[in-house]
Amino acid sequence: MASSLDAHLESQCGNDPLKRQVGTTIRNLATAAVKLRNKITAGGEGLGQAKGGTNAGGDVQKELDVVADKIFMEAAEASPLAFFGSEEQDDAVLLKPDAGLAMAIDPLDGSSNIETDVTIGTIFSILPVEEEHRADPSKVFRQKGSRQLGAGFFVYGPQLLLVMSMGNGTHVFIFSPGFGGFVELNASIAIADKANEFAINASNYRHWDQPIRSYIDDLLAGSEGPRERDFNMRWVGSLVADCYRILLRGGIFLYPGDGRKNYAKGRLRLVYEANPVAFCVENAGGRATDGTTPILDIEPEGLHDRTPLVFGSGREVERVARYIADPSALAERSPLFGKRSLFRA
Ligand code: FBP
Repeated sequence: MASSLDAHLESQCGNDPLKRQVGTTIRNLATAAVKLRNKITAGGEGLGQAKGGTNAGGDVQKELDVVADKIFMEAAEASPLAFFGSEEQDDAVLLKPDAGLAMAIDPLDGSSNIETDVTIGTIFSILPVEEEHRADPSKVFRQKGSRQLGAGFFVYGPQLLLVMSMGNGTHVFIFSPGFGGFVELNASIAIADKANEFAINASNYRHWDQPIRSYIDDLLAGSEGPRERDFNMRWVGSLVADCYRILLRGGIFLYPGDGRKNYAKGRLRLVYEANPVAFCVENAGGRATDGTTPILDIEPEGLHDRTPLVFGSGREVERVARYIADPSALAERSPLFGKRSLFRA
């Protein structure tokens, strides 16, 4: 019989007191995710409606964003956490001052998909709290992603899934109504090194820098171009859904910085979107960068800092870095392929 989330956390945490606190926190998040999933499936008017306010990132807050934030705040209050940092709250919240952990969370990922019944999610990142953070709380969410003790995301799709890592592989659990809890679906997921699919919001093409345009041009040119094979495209508009697909069957996701106002560092947040995704992807043998620098090595400027994000099959993520690092290599190549590139100016 598949092992339960409880049994998995027991084996991952052993007698390490801090790891046991991470385990307790993930258990409470799992209970909260079931509660939120029940609200989503119950549906009802207004879940996708604007609440009238905006969050720290300037995004319109929807009813479900606020409901989700409340549900996970309650789970945080029941957990050994000193600090709670949420996409839906401007500042980090002090909970239990002496506790050893802090959690950053995107309570409802994929808000633009709520009213269209498309897969959405919750993304979380668990960090240690040191004395310097108690002295200056503004530092707690400026820790690099490599310091995460646990991270993952819930997927509210046809099934309720939990994808998580505590730094020792990436594991997938499915909520089993019969069992009344999460059971293991994939003991140690591994990302294929070769990608056949890419995910990017192509409507932003004209705003991208040349290296990203050239990289996508070459994917689109497929077997008639320098890549000499065809690639498929997917874009769900929910980071959790695009990430889970890539964990399962490889591929690459890009949300680059671009020329739009306030998009120089892209759209996604480093602390509670890119860092937990990168932690799960890298622990599954994939790569995650801002185009060139590993996401987990980037020092956040603050809780709501943004970052360009490129993740997935290692060889493809490295190829993007080469396009960015050496655009001249592309220029040399372009005359030959110029006429083939539909979009390149
Ligand atoms: P939030 O919904 O939590 O703000 O997440 C951002 C997000 O919806 C990601 O899930 C997704 O990958 C991206 O933005 C979609 O961006 P766009 O609407 O520009 O395609």
